[in-house]
Amino acid sequence: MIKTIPTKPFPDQKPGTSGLRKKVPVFQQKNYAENFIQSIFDSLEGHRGKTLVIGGDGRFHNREVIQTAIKMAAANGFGRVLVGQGGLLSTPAASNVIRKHKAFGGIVLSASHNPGGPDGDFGIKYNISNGGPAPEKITEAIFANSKKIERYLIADAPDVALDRIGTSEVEGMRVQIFDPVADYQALMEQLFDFDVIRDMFAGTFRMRFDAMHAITGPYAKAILEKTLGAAEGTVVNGIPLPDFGGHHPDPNLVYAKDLYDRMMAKDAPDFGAASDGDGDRNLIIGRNIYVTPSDSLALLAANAHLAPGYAKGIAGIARSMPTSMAADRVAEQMKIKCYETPTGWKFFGNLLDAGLATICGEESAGTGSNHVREKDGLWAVLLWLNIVGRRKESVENIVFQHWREYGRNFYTRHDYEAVDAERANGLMKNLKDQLGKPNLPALGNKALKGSDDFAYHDPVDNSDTKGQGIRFLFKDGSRIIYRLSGTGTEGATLRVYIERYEPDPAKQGGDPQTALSDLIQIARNLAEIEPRTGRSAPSVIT
Ligand code: VG1
Ligand code: CO
Repeated sequence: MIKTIPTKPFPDQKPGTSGLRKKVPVFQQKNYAENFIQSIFDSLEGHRGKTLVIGGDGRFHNREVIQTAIKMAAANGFGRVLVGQGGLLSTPAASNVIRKHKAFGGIVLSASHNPGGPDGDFGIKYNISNGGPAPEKITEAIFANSKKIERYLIADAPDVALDRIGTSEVEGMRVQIFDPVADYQALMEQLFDFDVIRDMFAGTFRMRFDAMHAITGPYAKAILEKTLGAAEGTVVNGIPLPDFGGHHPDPNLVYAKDLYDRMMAKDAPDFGAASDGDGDRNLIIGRNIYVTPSDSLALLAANAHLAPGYAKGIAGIARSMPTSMAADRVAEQMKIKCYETPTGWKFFGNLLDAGLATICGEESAGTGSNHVREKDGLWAVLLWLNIVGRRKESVENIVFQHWREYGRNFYTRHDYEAVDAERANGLMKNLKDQLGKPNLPALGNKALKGSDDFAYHDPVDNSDTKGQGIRFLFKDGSRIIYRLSGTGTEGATLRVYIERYEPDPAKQGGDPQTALSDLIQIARNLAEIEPRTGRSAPSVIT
């Protein structure tokens, strides 16, 4: 039986950079998830009888919302749902399943790198038929629906057995529970030279992959250990837990410090990597060297031809605006275009669909390609392994060599988390007031080339997106960028992105915090960070 349940709107269901993210207790409110899911369905046309993919990163509350989504999909006329076994599906794997099985779309339950557990975060996002995050036109329609919703539709049916692979039915809709790893692994085998990587592991090459008790554990174990022959124990924290073992599943130098310390130790493995809550981010650390995500993007683009999937070359590169300009230099040398988009993977979809870009990346540890329409943590790790295996060089050498050839973009991001929202907005407003002014005392003798609030014109669908970050661009190519996070669930998070280009190989060594110290100080003064937020130091530095 299909039930129509009356409901009232919640005012706060505006999707952010990557779907709707809130604290678990917010999602546990009566009708909260139902309202949002119905608002998604109400924004669709032509989905009757079609396939919907459903899966999540396994965090606390995942199974409950999976059941709800299945029953609501049935009530809203979908013909079939594909659900990852146990309700699990990494974000890139979900993207792949949507594409491979020609689904109408997908619902991915994830709050990505945010902490989980009963007091942690939860999230829901909708992906369209190309496998990518819904573009702004759709997220805006979802938000508009959420503000006027009066009812939702749900099948009055028993829960589906999520752990058993097989097919069942809910109100005439087919429910297929499938192995979340198989399709994804098959795709990776097509893209990369598994023999080259296997040979490496058969020799002395050692690796440590920290799955952070999040979704990539089962994927990494199946691919790295079982298929590629990496030693058992290569994958650590490999079992997905609803609270990620109490950790913050964000693969950066703060939350993956254990991995970092091991990679800097005397007996470090050759290669270290980690992924986030939903498996779309990657952290790459070689023995003795942390590879910034921006450098990683540039390096992967420059070396992608060493992997079979990209042997014919790449059509273009795309990076989010705050991501360092290292990739631009690679594109220039390859005589291909480098697109600059707002933050968030949803802006890459059109470029990938149109064949304008092949490899995309963000400074926030996200890299991916046209193989799916999401960033992909394990993909980046496997491409790195493929490159290391072909070049037969250490990660450190590969990075140093890259800097010598292209120059080094010293880069850092300073995050001020959980700042009072009003104060953060005031800070941004004050920065906007500085835009266009040629003489700003806080800049000292740094010559300004220009400043603006980044706006993006999508060359494919001609849509315009404004207000994507305050940029101060200097004559020497340095940049300071400020924006507020669109994924946090507590107050506001101010992100400050700082970059300087260094062409001289003799000056390319050293710690970015030191190399960028002047700019870091300017960035703090210019935005009046301490007086306005009360913070004397960032909460996270990456
Ligand atoms: C952050 C990152 C952004 C990324 C987004 C989703 O957004 O900066 O680059 O695309 O998270 O990543 P924001 O608005 O907080 O800066 V994930 O791994 O949460 O899906
Ligand atoms: Co993520």
